[in-house]
Amino acid sequence: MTEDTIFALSSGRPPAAISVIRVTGPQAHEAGNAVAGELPEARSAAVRELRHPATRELLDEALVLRFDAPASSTGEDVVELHCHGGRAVVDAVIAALSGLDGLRPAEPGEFTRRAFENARIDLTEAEGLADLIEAETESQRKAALATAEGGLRKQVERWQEALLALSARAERAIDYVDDDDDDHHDAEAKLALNRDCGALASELQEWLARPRAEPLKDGVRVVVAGPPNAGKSSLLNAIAGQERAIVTDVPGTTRDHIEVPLALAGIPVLLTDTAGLRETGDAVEAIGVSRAAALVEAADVLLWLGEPEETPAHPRAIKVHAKADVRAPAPRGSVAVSALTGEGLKTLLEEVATVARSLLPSEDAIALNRRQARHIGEAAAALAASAGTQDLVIAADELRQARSAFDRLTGRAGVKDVLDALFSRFCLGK
Ligand SMILES: Nc1nc2c(ncn2[C@@H]2O[C@H](COP(=O)(O)OP(=O)(O)OP(=O)(O)O)[C@@H](O)[C@H]2O)c(=O)[nH]1
Ligand SMILES: [Mg+2]
Repeated sequence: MTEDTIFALSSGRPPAAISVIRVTGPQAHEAGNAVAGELPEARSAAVRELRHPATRELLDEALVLRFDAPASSTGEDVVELHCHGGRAVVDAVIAALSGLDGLRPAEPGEFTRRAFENARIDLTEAEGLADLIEAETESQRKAALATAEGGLRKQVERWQEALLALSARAERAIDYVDDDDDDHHDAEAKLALNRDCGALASELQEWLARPRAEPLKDGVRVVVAGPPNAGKSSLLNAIAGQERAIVTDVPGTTRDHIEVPLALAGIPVLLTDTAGLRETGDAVEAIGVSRAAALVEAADVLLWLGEPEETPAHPRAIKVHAKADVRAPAPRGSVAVSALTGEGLKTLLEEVATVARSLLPSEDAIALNRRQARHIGEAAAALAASAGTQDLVIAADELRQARSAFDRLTGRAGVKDVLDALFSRFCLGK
């Protein structure tokens, strides 16, 4: 398979002080030669005049870097042209590269995709990179960096090694059964194998129980729910500090849910107001009510404004006694809050922040995203199955399943759609 040589502007949109144009692929050095003349040594930089390959017209003076395969970010030959960041400069250099045979503009994420395809990075690192580029807060940056730097890849490599050893033992035990009838040794080997599979399964389970990446990335989903007219929208407005949701004394005012991203004590939160939960003949309201029910289910933290004894089953429900300024004292276990006077708001927000914080990964910890957790879960289930069987052939087969789950995790198998979705998240030139 011959790869095209591709190029793109890898820095931000001109005009800028400097623009970086990257070229990667088998003809990258040749292309660099054609516009910049003799290239510097690998992994060093030199100032060169950039000229149009055909007309020899001077385009710019640039800092030129050269990398040789496989020691480059893509694993291929790479040339970087750091030119002046004017729009016309960039256009002229790009046009000069476009005119060269065998070169074409890169697609978004194509540089990173090549790094993945040339095994410079695995899928978890590519995901970390995408998160790193999208990171907007300090804690998002730290978490993304830990994964992008291979924190999860290294952990997975250790698991894969352990798994391979278990597989080898299972296969050996199968052979052993075939040509020996020492029942005692046979039973002992089986027991030891069961035990070690179980231990690895528990280790994976422990990772699955840790805080995940999504609350950090998308915000902890805090959902305000309860019956109509309970004061949900008023509470959302009071917390947000602005009139985001319509408030009236008509029950059934809120139909579509309203989301307000906030930072509570530095914790990213997505605060969501929902339609009041009730049976309704109104078709539009009914859709809102069924959405509200789904949002309650998906909530990381639930603020329940209904009767305490009607609180939906939820692992992190906070009971709120709303309109405390006009209603009898709050029942035990409920937080009394008035959106009107602001009473109790601070206490409520502190409680929300405490619960939300427990859902966030600790600093620098590797946090699994949904996809990664799914495959680790598959591996854990297969390991648990092989820990629980007396049949060595089944155990060996489960271990194979666990191995292929890890291959999906690292992107070595069966993930074309995942790759397409991931690399399309990257911007052009990355
Ligand atoms: N006194 C007092 N009135 C409040 C308070 N919060 C809300 N209200 C009033 O209660 C009524 C309903 O408030 P909303 O915030 O619209 O209630 P909701 O739960 O969003 O209602 P739906 O969207 O219809 O489900 C309005 O008339 C509000 O002014 C409060 O803390 N104190
Ligand atoms: Mg409302």
